[in-house]
Amino acid sequence: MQNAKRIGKMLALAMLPMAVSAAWAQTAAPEMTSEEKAKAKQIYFERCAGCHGVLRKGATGKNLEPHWTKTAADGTKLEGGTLKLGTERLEKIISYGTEGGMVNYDDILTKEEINIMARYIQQTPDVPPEFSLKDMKDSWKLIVPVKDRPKKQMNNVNLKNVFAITLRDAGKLALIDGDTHKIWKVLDTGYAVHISRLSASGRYVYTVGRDGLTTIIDMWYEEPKTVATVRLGSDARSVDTSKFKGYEDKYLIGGTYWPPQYSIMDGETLEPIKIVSTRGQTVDGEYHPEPRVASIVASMVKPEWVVNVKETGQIMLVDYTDIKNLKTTTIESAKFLHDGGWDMSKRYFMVAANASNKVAAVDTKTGKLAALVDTAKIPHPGRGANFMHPQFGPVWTTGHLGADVISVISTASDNPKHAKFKQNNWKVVQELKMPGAGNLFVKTHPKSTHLWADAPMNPEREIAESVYVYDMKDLGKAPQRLDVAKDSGLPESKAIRRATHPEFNEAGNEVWISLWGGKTDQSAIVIYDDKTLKLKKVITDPSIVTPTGKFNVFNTMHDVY
Ligand code: DHE
Repeated sequence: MQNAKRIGKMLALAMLPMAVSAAWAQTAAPEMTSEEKAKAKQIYFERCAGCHGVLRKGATGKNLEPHWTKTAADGTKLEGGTLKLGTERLEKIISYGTEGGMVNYDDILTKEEINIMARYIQQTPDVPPEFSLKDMKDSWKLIVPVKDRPKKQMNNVNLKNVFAITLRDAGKLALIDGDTHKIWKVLDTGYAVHISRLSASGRYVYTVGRDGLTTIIDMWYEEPKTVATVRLGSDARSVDTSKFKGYEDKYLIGGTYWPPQYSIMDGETLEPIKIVSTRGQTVDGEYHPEPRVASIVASMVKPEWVVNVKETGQIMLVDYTDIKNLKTTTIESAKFLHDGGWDMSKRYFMVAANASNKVAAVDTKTGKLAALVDTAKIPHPGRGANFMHPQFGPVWTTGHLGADVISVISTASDNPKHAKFKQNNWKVVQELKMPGAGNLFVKTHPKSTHLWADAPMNPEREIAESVYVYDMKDLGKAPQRLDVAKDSGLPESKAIRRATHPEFNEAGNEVWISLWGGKTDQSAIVIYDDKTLKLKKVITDPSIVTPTGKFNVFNTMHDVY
């Protein structure tokens, strides 16, 4: 009898998803005009696809396929009793965000746009076209062949202290002279450049836009100039050169979200050479049609790139010594891989598996996973920050989008002097308290005694517009809050101006913060003296539109953070 009851219950549970799916399948998605669909498609690409995926299968953000988003005709509840979403509920979520980390869009999108988006995500997702090597070759523009470029530096700028700054919504990149604090040049790039990386020579800046447009900018001209462009696909985030001795800048690799693949190009001309798909099995043994390429870095210990595949949780070490007969080592870690940086020794790459609340440490010398470190909710390191902890020796730190702490992780070292710290390696040895969740980036510098952290995704204005500075000599002390919006001297604005992405100058005595306002607000770069924590300079100009990531040439070339 007991058994019969149990089997009955199991059958009822097994039947439930069928009943649910039958009900949602019968329900038509809300109607949309073709203009509304086109608008929603663009907004989805610009604002939503990064977290929820092009196919809406979910990653950092929730699954947004119609079986979740559409209201069932009969009001059926999903497993667990949650009501299906439907337009009204979706409008609320989009407007005000969720405790799960979804930000509010009521100050970014209009009411009408929010309504369009709520209806759009109840439609069956469109599958964008693939992008082949031929498509890539057709998109390639060699603006200046290598032989026609300058033979020596034609300007007097200290290139090592130039900052490449993303002007997100303007689809531009600002190059600012770090010595004089003057805007040197603003160049057109792809839409919302995600990162800039430097050539091993320090001469070229590579950028990759969200729209997949990759550019190579030559800083040896009197004024920086784009010398080649190529499209990697329709949605991209990462790029890096080959940096191992003998291969410096020979190749460039770019990773795409759509199609899910990585591309290898010539490092000086961007001529496309090869595309490799990342579709395949997740670490849980399921096939995934959209395993997007998240962070990519070039190893210094081997002629390899570390390619982190988000949805599968697989880390690929791609050996570039023979592109025709490409060898890759695939390392299982955890989902969903996102951003990361090197440890102090530059042997271990630390990458956030943000949905698993873990950081994976990859040993690039042995080609194996060194550890999966449990952390607080949704680690988001940027590249993280390395320093010598007074008690625990070499550590690497990450902030969290979903928790109000910074995790300090002990990292392994070959230095015999650090043997005493070994027992704590790959453990969180300390959590530094933040005033709230919503951190994106942490940063320090070998010459600094400060650890800087932002919190741009915190819903409280006071927190999102500030940065927090810890004294690394006394980490038990609360951090000092610097009100970046106030210090900028700009008039108050309706929308929150998020203070984000601390970046040091080459000397390690200044910290640059982006004050990221709305597209029509005046934004600024606010510079602090790292020793005194006093305001040093505000760079503001009509061309400084939505500044976000900043990459100091020297620190990016040498992975100083
Ligand atoms: Fe980023 C790094 C993806 C939203 C600013 N971001 C990265 C990397 C990835 C990534 C994969 C690592 C690249 C590498 O090292 O090769 N980012 C994503 C997303 O998928 C997400 C969540 C949503 C999206 O649609 O893109 C996202 N990122 C943002 C932003 O909204 C930020 C704050 C502002 C902006 O410019 O878009 C932003 N991401 C950055 C920055 C870095 C970055 C500044 C580089 C950090 C560093 O110091 O290296």
